[in-house]
Amino acid sequence: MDAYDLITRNASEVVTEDEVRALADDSEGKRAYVGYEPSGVLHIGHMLTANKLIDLQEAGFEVVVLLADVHAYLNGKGTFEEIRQTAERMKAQFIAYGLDESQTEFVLGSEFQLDESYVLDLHALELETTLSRAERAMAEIKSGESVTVAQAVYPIMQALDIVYLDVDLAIGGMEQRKVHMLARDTLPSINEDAPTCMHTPLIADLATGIGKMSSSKGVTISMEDTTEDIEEKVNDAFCPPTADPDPTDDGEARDNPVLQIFEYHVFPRFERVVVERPDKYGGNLEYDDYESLEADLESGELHPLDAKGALAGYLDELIAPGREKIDA
Ligand code: IYR
Repeated sequence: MDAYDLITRNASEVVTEDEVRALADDSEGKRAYVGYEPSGVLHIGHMLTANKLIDLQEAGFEVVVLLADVHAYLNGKGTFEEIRQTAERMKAQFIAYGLDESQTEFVLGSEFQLDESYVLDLHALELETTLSRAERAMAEIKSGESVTVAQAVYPIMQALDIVYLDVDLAIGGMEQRKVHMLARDTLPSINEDAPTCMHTPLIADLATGIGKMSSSKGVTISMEDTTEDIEEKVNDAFCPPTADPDPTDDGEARDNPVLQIFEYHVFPRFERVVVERPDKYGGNLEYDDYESLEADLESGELHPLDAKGALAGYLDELIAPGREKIDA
């Protein structure tokens, strides 16, 4: 796989392709980052962007993980003290998950976001940003119903982080895209370049395939799950024999979350996927890439129950090292 393909594999959106190609052509010393609100326990959503950071490390990037304590506070996630403590735990879980500690810079937001120059630049950007634009940027990030003043400041700070962390590439899930577009539009007003961004897909709700999987509602998978929890959740997951299920009777779009997790979590981390089956059902199936697994599910060669059994095993393997950190 060439550098551009590795950097962009499984991305939903690259802004812009030309800018990422330029980074891929000369990745030496380039820096990429993801910011996370410390929320206690790593879940499958965090793991998806972490997979991208692992790809980027492989492509030669320096990787920065921002533990966004001030952002979590502004988004109403608890007291500063509580948030700080969960940040420490999350860092340990990221390392257990596979981010190379010697190649990853972990930064707490409060280490630089309270500096005078940052605050003055923040106010300069506030002058350039309408309240409605900030509100729109937060649509998929805010906790609670209405948008508070704190939550309107949040995306402007996220834009400024790109400057202060001196990164060449900002990564986030698709729910972060409006914040990044705000950054691209407003940073030039303080004489900074519009940042290059890349967004990872959102996985559908595990039980229904409708909407996006979320840690606050529905079923998610986290490092707190036991082997049995994972088996149960995956076994109950929505998995029709197609990657493109029909919409619901009410017209809501559906995805196949089991296939999505194979595509975005399992294949990027395992070279070969083995689906174990007794000989009387045809024996084991082996896959070197996601597409052949999808094709077998669609043709009926691979039964959804066997696919789920294999998925639970691989997810457990990915989660086990982090789970041990929690238990420790
Ligand atoms: N908005 C993110 C957290 C976050 C991300 C970045 I990139 C920042 O610079 C700051 C905060 C979230 O929703 O978790």
